Amino acid sequence: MELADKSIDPASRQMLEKAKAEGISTSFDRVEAMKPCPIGREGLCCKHCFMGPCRMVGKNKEEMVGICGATAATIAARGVARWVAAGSAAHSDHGRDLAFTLLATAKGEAHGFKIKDVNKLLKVAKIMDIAVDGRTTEQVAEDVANTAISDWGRQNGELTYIRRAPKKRQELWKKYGLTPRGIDREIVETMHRTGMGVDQDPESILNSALRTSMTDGWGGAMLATDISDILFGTPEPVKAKVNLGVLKSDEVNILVHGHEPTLSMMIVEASEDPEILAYAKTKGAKGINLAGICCTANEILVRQGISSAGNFLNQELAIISGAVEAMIVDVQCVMEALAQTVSHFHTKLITTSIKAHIPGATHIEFDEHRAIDIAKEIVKMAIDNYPNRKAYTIPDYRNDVMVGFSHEYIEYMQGGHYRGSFRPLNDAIIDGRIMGVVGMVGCNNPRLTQDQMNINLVKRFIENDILVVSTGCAAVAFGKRGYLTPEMMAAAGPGLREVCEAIGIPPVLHMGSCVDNSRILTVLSAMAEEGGLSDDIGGMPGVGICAEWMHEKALAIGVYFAASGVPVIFGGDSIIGGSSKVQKIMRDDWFDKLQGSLEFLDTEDAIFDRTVDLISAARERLKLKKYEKGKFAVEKVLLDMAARRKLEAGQGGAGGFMKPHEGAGGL
Ligand code: NFS
Ligand code: SF4
Repeated sequence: MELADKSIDPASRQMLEKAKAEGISTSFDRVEAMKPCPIGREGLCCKHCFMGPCRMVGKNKEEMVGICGATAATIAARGVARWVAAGSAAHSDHGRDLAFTLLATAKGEAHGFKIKDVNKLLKVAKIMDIAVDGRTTEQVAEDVANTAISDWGRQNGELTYIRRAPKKRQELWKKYGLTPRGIDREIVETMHRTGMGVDQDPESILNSALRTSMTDGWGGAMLATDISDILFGTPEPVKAKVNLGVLKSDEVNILVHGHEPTLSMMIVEASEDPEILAYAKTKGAKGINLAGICCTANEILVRQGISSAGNFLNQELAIISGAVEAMIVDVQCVMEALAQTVSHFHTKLITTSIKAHIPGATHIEFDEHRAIDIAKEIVKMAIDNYPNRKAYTIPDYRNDVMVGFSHEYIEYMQGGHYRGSFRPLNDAIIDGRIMGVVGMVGCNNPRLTQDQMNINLVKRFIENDILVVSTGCAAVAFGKRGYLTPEMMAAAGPGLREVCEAIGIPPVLHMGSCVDNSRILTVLSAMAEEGGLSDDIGGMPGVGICAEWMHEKALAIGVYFAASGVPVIFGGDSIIGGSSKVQKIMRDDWFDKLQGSLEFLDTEDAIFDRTVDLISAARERLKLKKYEKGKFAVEKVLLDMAARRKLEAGQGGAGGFMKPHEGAGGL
């Protein structure tokens, strides 16, 4: 494979050349050597019992059955359901740990943690029906934590946050038996159902996948988002930089990689400690430079404006720069290969989760009760390693970004403290200024050219007045190419540009990590409540896209969006390509009953065309005027940039965008 086919990111290409010259293997090389099994790749291999593995191959593969008689459709459906269970488990277990951290914080047992966003705590308490009057913050926080924790073990009833969905959606879930009970219960049940000799009806198996996926989106992930906001602050727009060029030549470079914000937030704090900074100077470093990879990066990027060194496929490449003193990892998306990569350099790989060990790494276990002390110990270890740095190359590529568009901020930016609402967004869609909204999420996958599909698609979407909201590694890809700056509004279609100009936002909104996809559900629910479009998430002119995915978590996300009423498109080969029946259920039957669906399309053109078709059909069903580029009613004049600046100058805010605490501005 040519270098150009491996990545469109010049920083990645430079590091791949360095790796090649130095004989260091990366996932970009290994993917060429590892031919995927064509049977498994299309969902037709079953190894759920030891009579098999059974593989459906040849011309009549769809009519074949396994030794137990399982049909190709049953096998493909079981595969999907198990991936969804595993993906939901990952996000939900992440949420569970945060709930226990909140509990320890409320009880004063988590040294270094505090409740940073009391407003968010009160908001969550209200949703959970927890009394707040006359009670201390800690008492309320303890109840919020315990209510959250009870969602994992609940045996009957429904998840607490189901009540946040539009009423119509809740009724639909009830009608089809899709309302999730407890998080653990649904995941366990899907594992049971999909074992040898249990559920043998593809439709029923896939219903279980739908129900289980919601323990992620409306369960563990949504709780993870809320509790992270309570503990570390709700994101609001902040400027930062993205890509490998954020590494610094004269400072101790520490990378945090993985997913949980708990330790990384403490590392942010430890690295700013004057004593620790002074210690770094004794080792000849000018300072401590913290940056992130993957979703840990997103967590501290959207809250603290800490730079991101890149997305999933940048993890090995960052180390190959030779300029990283320590990479600190916790859970998920951490390549085992890192232990091999660091062996070529002075970099220390430090594992921190009780759940994730890598042979060859140094293990320093995180314990929320002593979090800040552990964080300081780790930062010191990195500092001690600074004098060991040898030859290094830092790619000179870094881009400005404006990130941190929480649903709270999106509401606020449309009217300020007193008039915050989703009216302007809904109106812009109704008027045809904005054709629709697309959520672009998900990973990198070395089987596809890094960032290419995401970048090509986002370019076309914004040109055609489609507002893009984004999370995860896709969002970082957009950051690397400048799509997360307000200046990029110049590349947007005339309607979207007008909306971006009026508010001073980029045409692509970075909403956070992958668990923060739950924020998109909240935005969609608010849009439904606002009125004028659909009164449900289903039927909205919106599409979810996961173009370069690789993780089973991505699949869980795709399925919960489908369950919530959003048509979803995944890029690359279809994981159910071997069963036309399962494809039909997930694409057509799900759409008929839920107005949400999941399908796989392998080219950029196919994804783009299908997205526009889905949005146009939704607009038509809502009886909205047909979208025509540049043709919308002009009588409703939004503020232009000049008027906006004047307003901001009058308020004393000079940041180019408002913060909720900077007085009551608004459109
Ligand atoms: Ni999401 Fe975030 Fe990235 Fe994919 Fe991995 S980091 S949780 S799974 S690779 S987007
Ligand atoms: Fe084969 Fe059935 Fe066993 Fe799967 S469960 S491996 S199809 S015998």
